[in-house]
Amino acid sequence: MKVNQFEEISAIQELNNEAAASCSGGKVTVFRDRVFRGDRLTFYNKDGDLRYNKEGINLDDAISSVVIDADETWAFYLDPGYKNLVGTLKGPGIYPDVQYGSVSSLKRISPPIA
Ligand SMILES: [Ca+2]
Repeated sequence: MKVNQFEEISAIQELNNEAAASCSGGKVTVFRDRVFRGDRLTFYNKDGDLRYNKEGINLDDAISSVVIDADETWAFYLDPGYKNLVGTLKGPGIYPDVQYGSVSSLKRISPPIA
């Protein structure tokens, strides 16, 4: 039952991400390892939860590098649900070695999500 629920949420998330991407094109990509290696996840102009995602990759408490490809600022949080801010990163920019190994959620803060 829970697996089906997660799959359903993931499918909705994927649609939302694609819709957002087609609107403005900004995105952030987070990587498991330093210097943009290992598993990766991309989030478009929408908030993100590192625990669940469309590719079935879990990067909860596991990101080490970040790429932001547009003029956006993203905030990274220790806990799910955007609690306990760890730091913010401004784009466009590449961050090959971030100390974000305990981050569980992220969201764009500038420009603000409508
Ligand atoms: Ca965490």
